[in-house]
Amino acid sequence: MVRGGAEVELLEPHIRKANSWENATAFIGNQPGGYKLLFSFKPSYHGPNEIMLDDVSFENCGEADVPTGSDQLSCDFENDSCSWYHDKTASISWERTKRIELDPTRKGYYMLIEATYKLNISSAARLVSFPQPAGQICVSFWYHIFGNSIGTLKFIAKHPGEPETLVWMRSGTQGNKWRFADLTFNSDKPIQFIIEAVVGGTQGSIAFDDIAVSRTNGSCAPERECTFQGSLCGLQPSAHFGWNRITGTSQPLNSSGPTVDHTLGTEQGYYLSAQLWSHPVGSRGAMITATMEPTPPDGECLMFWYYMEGRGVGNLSVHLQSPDGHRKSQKLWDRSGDQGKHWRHGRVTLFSPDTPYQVIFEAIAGDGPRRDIAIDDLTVLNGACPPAG
Ligand SMILES: [Ca+2]
Ligand SMILES: [Ca+2]
Repeated sequence: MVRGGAEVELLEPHIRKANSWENATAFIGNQPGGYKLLFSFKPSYHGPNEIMLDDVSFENCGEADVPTGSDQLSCDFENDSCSWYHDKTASISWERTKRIELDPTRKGYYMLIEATYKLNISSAARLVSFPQPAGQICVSFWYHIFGNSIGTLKFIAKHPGEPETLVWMRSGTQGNKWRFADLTFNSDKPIQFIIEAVVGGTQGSIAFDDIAVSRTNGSCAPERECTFQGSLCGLQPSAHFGWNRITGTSQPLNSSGPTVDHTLGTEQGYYLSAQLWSHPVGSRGAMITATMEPTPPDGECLMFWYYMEGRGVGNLSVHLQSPDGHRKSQKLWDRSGDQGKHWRHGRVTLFSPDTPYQVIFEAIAGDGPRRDIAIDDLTVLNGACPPAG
């Protein structure tokens, strides 16, 4: 491919000394206009001395065209980017790399962009899927967004002939760790996915890996990580009153609740607050998860962060129950009273291999006038929690 003075090699077919026509295909991708294709041949002493070319055709150039074998969207990026292709009209490209400085515990290849002072902050990289048939599609992936001045990772969906829709987004540093995301798509039209990173700053990186795309007739797994940035993640109010999704800036002065959330550590980050100061002493506020599929045989580990500051703050507990009431609600964890002026980590093993289950977070109002209890960053991982220590 020739653009201006620059040449990029697309394909070097292995030419056998066969006295017959061979078929070859080169992937061009969606390119900005203005390129030319060049066929060249360097004769050698040992190779064939006559080369002929015929029947050059372009395929799958329409927006809704789907090449066969383009449904390999589950990808660990160890060998290539599977059926995902680079949007060459974007200003930068995702890089497939196995550099370990992001996280030495994550072995193997992943996709990366890095912010540097040389890049325009609006530069974006896009990885695109071909349109997938209509239906219920479950998508999950791991991502890592870290740096003092870093932009945004977006998951975008598109129906052919329609504008793009932003489905999921994380902006700014998410801490130096890999996080998990899962999404559900219920589409009655073919659907295309786009993974876009916007540089957004001058220092930091955005990476993703291990994307899984599957079809189901039932429902996708419920979301396994909840930062409360965009939603309540399916949690519903229960008991006397529900909790509220708020930011530190909206905490009133008469509350001992946190001024920053746990995910971002900022006043703009969302968390879930029971706002106990506004409810009578001894009243109970609870949030209950959507119904979860039975756990693996060795259980699951629910990790969360909680904030309880001040004497008479009250009590926080975590319960497991079956949605049809077959099993009595089972208390897995609780804390009472002052736990200090910072977010603390909690974890419980969820064990329900035979029946679906729900988890309940319950706060009971203490007698401190400024009482509040908050939670943030719920994560569910397969397997029992590791022992404490
Ligand atoms: Ca990988
Ligand atoms: Ca949060």
